[in-house]
Amino acid sequence: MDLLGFHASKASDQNLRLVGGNSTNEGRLEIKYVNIWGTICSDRFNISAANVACKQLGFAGAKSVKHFGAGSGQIWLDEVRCNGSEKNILDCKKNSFAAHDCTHNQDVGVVCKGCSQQEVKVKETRVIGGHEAVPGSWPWVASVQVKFPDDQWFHLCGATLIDTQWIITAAHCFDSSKKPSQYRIALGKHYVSAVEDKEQIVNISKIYIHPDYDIEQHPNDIALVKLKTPIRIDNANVNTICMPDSAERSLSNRDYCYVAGWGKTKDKDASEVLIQTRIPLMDNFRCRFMYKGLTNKMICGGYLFGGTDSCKGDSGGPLMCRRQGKWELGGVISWGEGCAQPMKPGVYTRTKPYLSWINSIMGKSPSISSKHHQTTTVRTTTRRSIFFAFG
Ligand SMILES: [Ca+2]
Repeated sequence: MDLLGFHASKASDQNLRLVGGNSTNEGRLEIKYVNIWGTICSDRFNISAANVACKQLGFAGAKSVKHFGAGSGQIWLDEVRCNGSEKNILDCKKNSFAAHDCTHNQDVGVVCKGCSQQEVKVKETRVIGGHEAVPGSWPWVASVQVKFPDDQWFHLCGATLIDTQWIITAAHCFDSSKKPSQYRIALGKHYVSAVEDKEQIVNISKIYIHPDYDIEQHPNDIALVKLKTPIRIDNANVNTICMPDSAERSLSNRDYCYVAGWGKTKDKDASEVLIQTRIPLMDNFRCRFMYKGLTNKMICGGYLFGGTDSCKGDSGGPLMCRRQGKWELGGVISWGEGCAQPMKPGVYTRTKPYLSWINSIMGKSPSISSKHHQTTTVRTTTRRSIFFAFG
């Protein structure tokens, strides 16, 4: 009996995965059959087959076929031939499962184009002031935590996972110290200070502050953080967000965005649960009436009459915009005067103008150091992080 044909129509995206790559869009191709993960032999596997696999995984297509090391266990497929239009790798021609003449040194891998994303279960709302997020609904939202002298860790800033070993946050989160050992990153969190089953906590190997960030002013309030060990993408509570496409139109008041964080709420200094808020964006020419220092690399969000906003402790967290069926990191929560005050919207660092800086650092270029020295000045502006001093 040909089990294959039966399973072919039932296979879902969950039956295919990428393993062993340096980022979420590449790796050895593995397929699950009878509940066991196995590999695919490179014999006759070409770019058309890679396209089918990448599309099945939610990417725009494939860049290349590549080897990502030998897997182990079953070699499930051999002689895979696709014409490129198949919806599922199992719709391509191939040998029966486990019928192969390969070794694991021939395990095939792919490099996919663009960004893939699980479907997130966002409870959409227009409630002013924000409300509790559905646990796991923003799987890329991270907490930057700081170590106090008594070795206790506290939430300092929000951040966003953009690749297995990289997060983006605000530069000003590190104004007090740029020492990686003072910080750690928590992912998969809902209750920020509790120990949770699905959380992953990792140390930082390096902090990259944007070279044109100015501690006295607000421009270029963006930082990249490299994690010591890669985060495990579980496709449920932990996942990466997509970055904007450089060809895309810039964010404007037409876009549909949310912020999420553990920052200050109306009643409390910080929130124990992850709070989300829908944020209307404002065009820059309008916001410039309220903030003279606004640059084109920033965008404002919030209602003119106030009432909903990001606030202290949300800093560094994502401005998440739904575009082309995916959630993109449109901005980084940066600053504002007060929170949710009329005529004082929140200001976000746009991410699109920084794509080449981000890519150059993530592309393992030599380390770029900040031109600013460590300082502990007293802040007169209301940056959106919890201020602290090291003892
Ligand atoms: Ca073969």
